[in-house]
Amino acid sequence: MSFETISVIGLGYIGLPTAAMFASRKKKVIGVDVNQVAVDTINQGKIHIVEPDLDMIVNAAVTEGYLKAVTTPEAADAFLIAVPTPFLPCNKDDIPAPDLSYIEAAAKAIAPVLKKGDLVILESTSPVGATEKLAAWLAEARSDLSFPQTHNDAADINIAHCPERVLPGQVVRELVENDRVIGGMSSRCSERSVELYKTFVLGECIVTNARTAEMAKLTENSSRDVQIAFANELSVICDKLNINVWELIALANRHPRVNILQPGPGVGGHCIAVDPWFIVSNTPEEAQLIHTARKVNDSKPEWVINKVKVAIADFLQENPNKSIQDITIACYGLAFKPDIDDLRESPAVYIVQQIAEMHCGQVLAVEPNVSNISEKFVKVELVSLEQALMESDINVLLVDHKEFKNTKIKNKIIIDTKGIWI
Ligand code: SAJ
Repeated sequence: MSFETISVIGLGYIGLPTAAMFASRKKKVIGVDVNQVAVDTINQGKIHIVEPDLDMIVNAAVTEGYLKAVTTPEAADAFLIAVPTPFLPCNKDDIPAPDLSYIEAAAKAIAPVLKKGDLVILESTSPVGATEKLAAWLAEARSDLSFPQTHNDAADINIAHCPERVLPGQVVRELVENDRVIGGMSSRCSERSVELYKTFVLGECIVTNARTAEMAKLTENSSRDVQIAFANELSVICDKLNINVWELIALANRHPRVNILQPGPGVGGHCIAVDPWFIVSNTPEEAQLIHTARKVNDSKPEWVINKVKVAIADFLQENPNKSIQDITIACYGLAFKPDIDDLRESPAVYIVQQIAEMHCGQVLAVEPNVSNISEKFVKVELVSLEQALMESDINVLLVDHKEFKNTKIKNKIIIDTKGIWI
């Protein structure tokens, strides 16, 4: 059975580009989102998120009539679920557990329109076992249909987990070029999923089972988290031993089998700092290294803030005629990684907020990718790079945006968390 109509549930950073890619291949796509503003924006041919080139593709898809957005699911031949999987609230030192309520809500929303022959794919990054839970929720809602957990290849409905793996900022290219891991609940589920993704994916579609596919995605991001933790730990060790960590890493990386990542002010974004917890909360006794890496990376912002405190004390010692109110601290970069405008889950944002809270003098921020900062930044003034360089006493480099790379600072205190100014 071919896929004439494809429905994507959740029109965020992954769902919307995915919907647009199917539509660009002249498939009829129904995007579903609970956010009326997002739905209205998309139906006007515009986008509510920032992602290079996506606006053009969405605009063409809507104008040509291949993509429409709605708030309530309609019948389709395939449903792709791309909703968030955040944490449940927990205390600071507890292990965060995943919140599957958005997946459950999506399952309950599509259940009434499911029909024999439909394919349901979970794309959201999920803890191991989530696809089986999705299948159970669907089966509970539709006892008139058969599902792969009981009927295997003979089931009326096919279900698979196919995790998204695209890098924010490069989503349009990576959606097409990256290989896909396809974890069907039966061989038939995998086969049909491969057929669906081949509509636009040029990368290889590699088949496995649902649990392995879930773990593969968590493993990719945990691997990166553990490697960044190693770099961050090295940076703290080198600081103590008075060694330039960036020179050190460049030297060690000359070894043919060593490839150390870069230290920074901490790990941000919506994936790498989140997904490892899905492994740790499932297997807390076993996941010792993954858990430690999370703690190492989460502690890096506090380490940077401590460096700022020490810099303030040093400045006062060197300038006995000045008081703490006279000190201007300039922070460079707020985004969670270079050359993007995404400030969510950014260690730089946390660091700047904490500096503003503790420091009674002026705090300046430079972020070339945004034009204003919200009321979340009490006491922080967004200024140009030139103004910050001119007025600052202490300079805290938090993101290696391209605009900062050729800047030279002389005779001022610098805390460089990215190694581009020292
Ligand atoms: N970072 C470092 N040092 C490094 C590399 C990154 O400190 O050497 C920091 C960044 O500054 C940032 C954080 O790590 O704060 C995460 O950035 P990232 O570029 O490593 O990854 P994301 O979160 O933008 O996207 C990741 C990607 N996963 C991998 O590279 C394994 C992407 O392919 C996934 O699709 C995405 O997570 C996701 O959605 O899970």
